[in-house]
Amino acid sequence: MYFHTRLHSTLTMRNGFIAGLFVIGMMGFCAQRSFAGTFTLVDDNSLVDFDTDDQLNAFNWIVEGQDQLFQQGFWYRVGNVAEQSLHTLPHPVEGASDTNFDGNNDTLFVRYNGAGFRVEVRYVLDGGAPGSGTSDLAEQISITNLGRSPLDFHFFQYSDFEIFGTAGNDSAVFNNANSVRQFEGAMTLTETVVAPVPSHREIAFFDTTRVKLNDAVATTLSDSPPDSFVLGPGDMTWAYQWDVSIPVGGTFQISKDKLITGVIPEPATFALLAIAGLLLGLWRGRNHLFG
Ligand SMILES: [Ca+2]
Ligand SMILES: [Ca+2]
Ligand SMILES: [Ca+2]
Ligand SMILES: [Ca+2]
Repeated sequence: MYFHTRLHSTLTMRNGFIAGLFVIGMMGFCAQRSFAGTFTLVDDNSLVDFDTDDQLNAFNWIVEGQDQLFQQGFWYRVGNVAEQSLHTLPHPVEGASDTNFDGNNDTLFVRYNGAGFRVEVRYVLDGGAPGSGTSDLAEQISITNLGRSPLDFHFFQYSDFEIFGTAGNDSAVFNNANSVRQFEGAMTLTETVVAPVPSHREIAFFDTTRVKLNDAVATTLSDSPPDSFVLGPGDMTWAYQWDVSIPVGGTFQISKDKLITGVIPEPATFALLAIAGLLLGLWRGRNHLFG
């Protein structure tokens, strides 16, 4: 499952199929996949796939028919023990919903039950208009202490984007304490932590950071590189860490926003869009004639 290249070839093969799904979705009668732990959000020019039973978590973010994401997942630890992927906690309450009633699920909610605490994550996909090349994914994370003493909690976000649909040729930079940017050419992903500023962070070449998160030792991210230092080009990844003491009954909240800009629509997507437009035009024409 974690073999980078192997999964990539699978994803590439799926792109055509997904572009088709996306067009059908836009026509308003998309049947969305949803089997155990697997969820798909669709909105305008965008589609995001999740597997909440795997540390990959979010593993596709397709904008204008092109996949920009390999993995975005979360890890946690309580105290000074090895961190674990969040998916290892039971999460019986999870589900996708269509909050703008356009026929496509755009919001995913997952609740993880820990020993004396609870983590809730909500993702909201806001795709741009087809051809705009932009897409937005907002995330809200709430960690609640359900125990009887303060909770020494450490939360990690790990992101491995593949800008331009390729693992290589990316560069990444911390703009400031709460903003990171990964880019290839004019195509850019920016994540802004609306609140609060992370305790630690790092940008690294794959798979340095993920090895640390899975190595069975308590990790503190390296706080490198410094602001404005561009690392790359290569297969870039980045991560944030929040260290917090949550009072009894208290909730720690993290709000983040990811924005992708500059995606050039793939020719195959354009062709499918043109066909969809033609069909819609014909259908409208018929309704007009006979209506
Ligand atoms: Ca919707
Ligand atoms: Ca790339
Ligand atoms: Ca570790
Ligand atoms: Ca990458």
